[in-house]
Amino acid sequence: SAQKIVFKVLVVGDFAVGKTSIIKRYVQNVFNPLYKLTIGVDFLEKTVDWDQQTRVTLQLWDVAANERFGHMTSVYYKNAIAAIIVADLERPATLETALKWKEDINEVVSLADGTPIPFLLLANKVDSEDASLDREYLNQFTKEKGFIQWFDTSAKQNVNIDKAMTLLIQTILDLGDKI
Ligand code: G3D
Repeated sequence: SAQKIVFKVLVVGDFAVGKTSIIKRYVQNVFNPLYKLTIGVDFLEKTVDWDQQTRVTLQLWDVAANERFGHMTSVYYKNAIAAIIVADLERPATLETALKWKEDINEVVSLADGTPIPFLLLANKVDSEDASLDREYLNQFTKEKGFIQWFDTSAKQNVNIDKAMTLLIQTILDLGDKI
């Protein structure tokens, strides 16, 4: 029978970059801006039959949704194995906030051997006419700041979300003994 593994993944980033929308798109395949914000629980999860031996459940934790609880975020970071940091292509400043989240998480969680967990960067709202996408800059940023990869995404039009999640799962599985 298949090996079942659960991976806790943090989804963080500035307010309104699209964290909740990305999670809902991936898990429920919906985009519903009319129903504001709250997922209402700590996380949503999706199970993927990765291969014949491996069934993976991704627990996607919408950390900012819990900011109202004050300084509780470090509790939410516990046992995370990877993080998705979301930036908004309509607001370049959200890329700088992404780095703050990365540092914040690195202070609390790491892999079994003490090295940082993998970070994936999603540059969201690529569908928007106000989006400004500088691929060369993002390539450089990703490399310099130690993200495993970046994707331009749209939760609205379902662009690259599955692709990004698949790369994330592959990356986590490749960690092997470090988990
Ligand atoms: P958050 O969870 O990071 O705070 P949300 O962000 O998922 O609540 O999204 C914030 C706003 O961005 C919402 O708009 C949402 O519809 C919009 N949004 C999220 N993803 C995308 C996207 O891929 N493309 C576009 N164009 N908009 C997106 P409102 O207007 O409801 O505040």
